[in-house]
Amino acid sequence: AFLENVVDHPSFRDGTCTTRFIDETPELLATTPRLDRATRMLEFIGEVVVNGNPEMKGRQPAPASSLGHGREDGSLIWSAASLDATIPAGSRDRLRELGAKGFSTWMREQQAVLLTDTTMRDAHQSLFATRMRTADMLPVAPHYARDLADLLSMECWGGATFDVAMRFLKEDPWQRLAQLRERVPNILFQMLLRASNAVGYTNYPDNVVRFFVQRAAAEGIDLFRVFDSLNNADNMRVAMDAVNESGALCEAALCYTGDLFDARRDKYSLKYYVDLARQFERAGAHIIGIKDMAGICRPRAVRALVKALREETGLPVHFHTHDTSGASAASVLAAIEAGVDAVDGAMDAMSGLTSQPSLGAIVAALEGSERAPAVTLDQLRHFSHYWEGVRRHYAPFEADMRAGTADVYRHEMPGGQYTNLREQARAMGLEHRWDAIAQAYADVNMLFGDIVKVTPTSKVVGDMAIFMVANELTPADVLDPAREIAFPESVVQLMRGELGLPPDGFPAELQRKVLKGQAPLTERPGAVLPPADLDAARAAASEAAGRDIDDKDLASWLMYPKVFADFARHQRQYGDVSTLPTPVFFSGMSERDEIAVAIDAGKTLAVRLTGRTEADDDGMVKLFFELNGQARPIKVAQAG
Ligand code: 3PY
Ligand code: ZN
Repeated sequence: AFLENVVDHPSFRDGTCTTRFIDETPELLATTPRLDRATRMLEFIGEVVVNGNPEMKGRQPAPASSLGHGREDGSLIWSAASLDATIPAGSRDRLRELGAKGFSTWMREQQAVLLTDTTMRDAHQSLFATRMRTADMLPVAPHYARDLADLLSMECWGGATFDVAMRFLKEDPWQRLAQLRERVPNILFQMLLRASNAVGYTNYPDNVVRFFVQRAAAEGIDLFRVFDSLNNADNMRVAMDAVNESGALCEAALCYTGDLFDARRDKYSLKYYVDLARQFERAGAHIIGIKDMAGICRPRAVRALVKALREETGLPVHFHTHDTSGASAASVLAAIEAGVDAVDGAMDAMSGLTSQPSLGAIVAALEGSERAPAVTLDQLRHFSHYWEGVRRHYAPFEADMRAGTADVYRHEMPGGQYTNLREQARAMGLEHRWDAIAQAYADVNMLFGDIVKVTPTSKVVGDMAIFMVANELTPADVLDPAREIAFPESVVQLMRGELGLPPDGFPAELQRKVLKGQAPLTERPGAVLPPADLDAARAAASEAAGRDIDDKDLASWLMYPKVFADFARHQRQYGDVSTLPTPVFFSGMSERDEIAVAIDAGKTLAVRLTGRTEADDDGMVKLFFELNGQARPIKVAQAG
């Protein structure tokens, strides 16, 4: 009936319909009786078979030879019986027993170094544009619960994953969290929270930040790593207070920038970081995070930093870095020698390059030492095998980066941004100017007053760097009062103070030039943004989604109204596509492929594509599916 509605629609008939057809004519969906789940799923697969997944535009599909190796569900790695083992008590049980303060004390007092696995968040954010799907996380999750109960935490939520899940993967980040939580009841779940920017790219009203944190804590986040993209502790208070009220662990992270031992850049000195950490401690942090988002905290620097932070605060210290330079393991080991309480790494197959250093390598380096972690190499090996198989599916999203690069000490781009910016440069035909872009990035940082560069400020610096290279502008041109410049909108926003303010302000001359007479904010944005009317937002979200919404949906809407509305529409049209195997989601099926898809708890469908027609005169392609052996033809409109 839906297809008939569509093909009978005048704009479809006269050929003016575009790929925005469904967006612009939602009434078709509203009047369509709900198709059963299986049909909606077949329609989605059919759409991908005929028109491709829009996310794959311009990308090469993963080579077929790398798929179907049988590792997808972990069944070649772990026996079915391994899931009969009882789930041992883990860090989450300890948090429940000790409370957040007690847990913090325990972290500081115990000797073995504690490990966080970032595979399900930062590693894929940094290696393949945050595209990892829930379907690839769920099979391995119960094994984490049984075999890796000694981990401090799994970083599996927040940062860019929230937005990418809905926008590109068409899945619900809250559902991912619930499904992981169900399978891993015993290990702390850690998320990355951009303080007042929450999981977005600009400051939200205080009541929105609070609402988001409360929801995330209630849905299963135990440890919030909170940072401000300009290292402004004042701008972290609302988020930190909300975390503390929820009973979760509050890790306040200082973003490491510059070089502790560069006397010419003394702004980011040991005193600077210690002062920041003291502010975090006074604000109720349970853990101090060193967030080395670019991977430029050298061994000597981290040694000094860890020592000072532990001496000057009573809190445990948690070190996070990226391996862009290729030398991050040296920094991790230096941090451990200096007494750091916890470190982040990724499973070997998901480590290195712009991701975290390898957990296996860290464990091996410490074996037999007094700080050796409880997790063993043998356990880690199985997980790395699993992730190696998963990673192959995401080859289309991998950056073409083959080696570490010490150039990161020059440009200081965060690991999560580096490959994105290269891709942005490529898309603009500026790939061959990469060296100039890297230099422009460093120059823009200085023009902006030598600021912290991490989401979202890093994006602004990247936008400006590309803008300068595309327009052949030097730093002197940018500052020249006689030269008119149409600054990118994100730069105007930054200089207006919408992302918050650096504690020492922006350079006044540039700020005046960018703002062209507009007045900048003089206090944190949350102090002047009016609170969101949550009842009105709920009504608007429900209207946009065409259904009743709950608090999780409302939180998604508050972060990203348009992305949520588009996602909700997709969900209504196609149902829950998160259960499809990843190659099918991105590339569809070939004729004679057979897949098994779970649509409801315990209900699995066998789907086969047995053939297809060419498009008929009306542009319709008929696909011959079999669903549990029954013929189920589906018609799909070929995009014009
Ligand atoms: C994020 O904010 O998503 C980051 O990973 C910053 O490092
Ligand atoms: Zn990171």
